[in-house]
Amino acid sequence: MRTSRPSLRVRLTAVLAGAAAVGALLTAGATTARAADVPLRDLADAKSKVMGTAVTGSKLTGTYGDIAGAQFNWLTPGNAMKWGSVEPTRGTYNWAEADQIVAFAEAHGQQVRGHTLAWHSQNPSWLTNGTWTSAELSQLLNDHIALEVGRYKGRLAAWDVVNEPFNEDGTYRQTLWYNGLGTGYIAQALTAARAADPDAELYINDYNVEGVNAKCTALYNLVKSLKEQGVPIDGVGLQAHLILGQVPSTLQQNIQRFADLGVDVAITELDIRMTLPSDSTKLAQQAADYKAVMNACVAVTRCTGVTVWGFTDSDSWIPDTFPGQGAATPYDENYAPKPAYYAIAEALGGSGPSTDGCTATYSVSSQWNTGFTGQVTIACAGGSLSSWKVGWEFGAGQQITQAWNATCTQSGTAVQCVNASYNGTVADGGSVTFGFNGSWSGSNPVPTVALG
Ligand code: G2I
Repeated sequence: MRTSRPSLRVRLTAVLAGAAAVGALLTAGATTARAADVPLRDLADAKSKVMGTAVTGSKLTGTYGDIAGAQFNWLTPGNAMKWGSVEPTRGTYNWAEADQIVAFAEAHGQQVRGHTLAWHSQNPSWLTNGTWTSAELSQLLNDHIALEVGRYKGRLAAWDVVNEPFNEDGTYRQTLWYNGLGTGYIAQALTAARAADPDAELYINDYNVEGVNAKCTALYNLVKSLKEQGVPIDGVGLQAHLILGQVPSTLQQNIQRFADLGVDVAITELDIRMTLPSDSTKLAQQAADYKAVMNACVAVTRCTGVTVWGFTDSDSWIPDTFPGQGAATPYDENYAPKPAYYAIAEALGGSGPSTDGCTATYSVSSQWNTGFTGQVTIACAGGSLSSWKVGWEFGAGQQITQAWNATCTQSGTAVQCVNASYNGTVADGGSVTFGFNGSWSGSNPVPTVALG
């Protein structure tokens, strides 16, 4: 794995807290926990991982280009390097978008993952509609790989050499390559790629292989056999086109078993789709799912990192392919980071959304001999929130018994309350209040609350 990024910029977080007791109504001026704005690429770099995104060349300007350049240290051309894109007519080449993406990456200190060389889809019609002998097909494959990999020799960090070779049941997919050349096309493609660029890491990439299942085990057996035969194979790509709430529980174990074969593993095409419209409950689940995938990769040394298949919902393949589904990426269609974005940051050691301009204020609104009712108001002026969580420590044995307009949990003295599905958004100039009942004895001091 090759990474070359400057070290993490360390930023100090400041927690400002104040407290004031006003007569019988106790209030605490709350806090502003300064949240992280360290780019994902720097967080990833500090963990010796890469954070990538698929990109569309024509969009690499304005906000899209700014985010792609600032947040990610690996790029994968979403379509630009596919055979159908680069050689739509036999012998006529169009490298414009691929060249543009590679140049953008080099200008932004990013690595590029080439995608993809031997696949059954997005091939030019002259290739798929042609009638070829095995010898001709073999020559076409070798020539294509020599030309494309050779063009970018020394400039690309990795290639998805073979893409999606298996059916769901673990049998080989019937493709142009398999039907014409048998399983040998896989070793042939890898060998040709190694010859064309000895420094690029060579991967086999597939989907629905994130958890241990029949398809993944077929992939595992293939990689094992290729390694035993001395075929050049450096890594396995787990695409990870996932469904909300369905991160396979065996993901980390699966990554580890490939690593134990002596290959790297990359999450190459992560997205997590949901039924539209999205809401804050689904977005919170999505954030948890993104974090689970990130955590699994972070936990395994040979997992090189994670690439998202488009970073914004405005540039995702999901709505076209799965009507009624979408919102699968870490940024919304207007480039606002979603909870999933912050979940990725947190898994990489960063922190949650910026709470700049927003404060949380705790008050006790009524109190009797054994109980009390409290409330927290989150108000924004000069900032806004799309989700929130508020935490504090009860210093005198108080215990929350019931909460409304938030979900509150208490563990020992620590309380944490997160927004309900309907009140995560706090607009600039707006506020949200939630309440709770608690028990107390002796004293009921106002805690310092942290908004995060
Ligand atoms: O299908 C999702 C991904 C599964 N793994 C391999 C990836 O290469 C694949 O990517 C997608 C692209 O994100 C889509 O953008 O591959 C699709 C084709 O299988 C791409 O869709 C195609 C559309 O089908 C075409 O109509 C369109 O002209 O994208 C083309 C370029 O926008």
